[in-house]
Amino acid sequence: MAEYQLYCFAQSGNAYRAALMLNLIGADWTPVFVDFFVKGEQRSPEYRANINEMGEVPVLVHQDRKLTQSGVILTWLAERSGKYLPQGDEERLEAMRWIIFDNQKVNGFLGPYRFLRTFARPPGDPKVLAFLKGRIDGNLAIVDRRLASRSFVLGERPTIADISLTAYLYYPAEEFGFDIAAEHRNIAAWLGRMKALPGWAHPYDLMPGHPLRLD
Ligand SMILES: N[C@@H](CCC(=O)N[C@@H](CS)C(=O)NCC(=O)O)C(=O)O
Repeated sequence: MAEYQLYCFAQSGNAYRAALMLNLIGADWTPVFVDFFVKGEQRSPEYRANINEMGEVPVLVHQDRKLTQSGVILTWLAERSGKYLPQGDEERLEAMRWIIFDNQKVNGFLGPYRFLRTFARPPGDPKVLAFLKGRIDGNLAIVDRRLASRSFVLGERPTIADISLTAYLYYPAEEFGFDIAAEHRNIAAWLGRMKALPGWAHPYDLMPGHPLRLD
């Protein structure tokens, strides 16, 4: 059995953060498929009782330990491996600041927007989509500005703050209906730098469930 098991599915950018980190640190890991779309497995009483009371992916299992919330998983893996670890108090707090901003306002809006627009049946209310799109544009612009003067979120070295922020950003533009990289040039260049890291892989190649079958 692999050292780590990751509960995930291919379309989840939240889970991609953890999958990408495991790959980048060269961990021995295996994905455990969660049928989010057809069975809604993450909402079942069994899943909540035995896997994650919050009813979400990702969940990382290591021996007797079970961790949820991608920010917690990234922090723990960075501390354990010594890789992509923010150095010192200032960087540690700065990484946490960006991970929380990302979870709430960058990928935290982008994930539901893509879901409501592309995967939900019926699709989301256009007014809700318009609200989310406005917030997404503003928050991506904040990240783009941050990356105008540095190679990575904290400076010249990639850390878990970068890995967190990549969550949904490599999925195809058709799934969003707009091209994030084309509209945000500094984000595009940074995504290229992240992609060049040894061990990088696309979410659809790292996690099971793509292409999506809804029958
Ligand atoms: N902040 C969480 C977000 C996790 C999350 O929302 N995961 C989604 C899948 S992308 C989920 O499992 N949602 C459960 C549901 O909607 O029932 C993290 O970063 O781990």
